[in-house]
Amino acid sequence: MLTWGKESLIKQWHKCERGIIIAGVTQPQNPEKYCRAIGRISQLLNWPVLAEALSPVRNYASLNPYLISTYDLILRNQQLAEQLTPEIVIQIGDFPTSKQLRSWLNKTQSKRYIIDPTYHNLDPLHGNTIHLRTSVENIAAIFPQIPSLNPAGEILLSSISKGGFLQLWCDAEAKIRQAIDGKMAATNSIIEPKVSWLLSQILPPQTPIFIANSMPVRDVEFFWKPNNLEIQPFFNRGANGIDGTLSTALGIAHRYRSSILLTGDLALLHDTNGFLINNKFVGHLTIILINNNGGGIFELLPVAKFDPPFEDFFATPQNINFDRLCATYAVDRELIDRWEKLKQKLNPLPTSGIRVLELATDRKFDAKWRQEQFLGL
Ligand SMILES: Cc1ncc(C[n+]2csc(CCOP(=O)(O)OP(=O)(O)O)c2C)c(N)n1
Repeated sequence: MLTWGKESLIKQWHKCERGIIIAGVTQPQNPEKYCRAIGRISQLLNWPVLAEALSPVRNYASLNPYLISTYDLILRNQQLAEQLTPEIVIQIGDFPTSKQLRSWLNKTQSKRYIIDPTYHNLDPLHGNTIHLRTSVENIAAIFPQIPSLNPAGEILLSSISKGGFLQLWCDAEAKIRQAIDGKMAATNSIIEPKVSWLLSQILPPQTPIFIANSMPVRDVEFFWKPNNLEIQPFFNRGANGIDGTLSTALGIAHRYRSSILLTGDLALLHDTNGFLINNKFVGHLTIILINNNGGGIFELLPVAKFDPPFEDFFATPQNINFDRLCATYAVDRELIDRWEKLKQKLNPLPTSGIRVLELATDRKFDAKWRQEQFLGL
């Protein structure tokens, strides 16, 4: 039951050209219905949808023509960040991982609405936000009932006004996406960011993927390409722990679909006892292990320049031989040294067993690559 003045609110949104929708972190029961609802609102308002990779929206891209997946990189450009400042923001689900988005939004004076049926506080910025305690599907359903929006009883899509706010967002997205695609496609060496970019294009449809915290979840947010593969992302944001990663992924895959875990080496090592389930496990889990021998995330911090103590106290390399570690648990492990090999191994996926596909990467090189190619825009 909606108790707020929904019609006047929707009219108010409709009158505003400078609005954005943030499709945040969430796992709806019916992803297609959820993405369709967001697509409908976006098209009726002519507002772009900034879609976190931990939202199903990026994996149902055809339902959202104004999808913005590179917002973190776009907003690193000062001039664009100013031009793209919204008057109204609708947030659906938890706020995205992106610190860039968070600090940008914090600086703007935008009016913010959160659409979510729960009583959780989903505003990490603790701003003057109005929480509409209903589902996005409900909101989408009442749009056509607003007479001023829809005199003919149809959903009328107005075209993007040239040079307008929506166009600016869509142009920025197209430009950055093209740059990402070009650079990734031209990179033959094994680098961490390319894993997320490639997975978003090659996984079998509807594959469940558990994305570990640290750089995997960030690379996914930066580089996961919009697709129509209906991939099911799983994650454990909360306090962003790297504990329990393997067990959680095994729990998802057990008696379910052939699944993927994308993880760094420290997160996997934190929970290697999870492998003990091997003889009881039913189903398949492929672990894509990005082995950069330590915490690659810390290479992005200023402290990375100070070694010692950086290596011993921050990066904490463990120098583990994963071939031997996996052999202890009777788990298959294979080194992936070519992108073609990764593609072959992932489609189709096996139907039983646990295996590790290890990509050996260089965290210092990859941090520099991200910074030089994209993050320092
Ligand atoms: C339980 C827990 N312990 C420690 C941390 C702090 N921490 C955050 S990221 C990280 C490094 C993770 O390294 P890895 O899994 O190899 O991923 P990478 O940074 O290389 O992407 C650590 C130790 C945490 N988030 N959770």
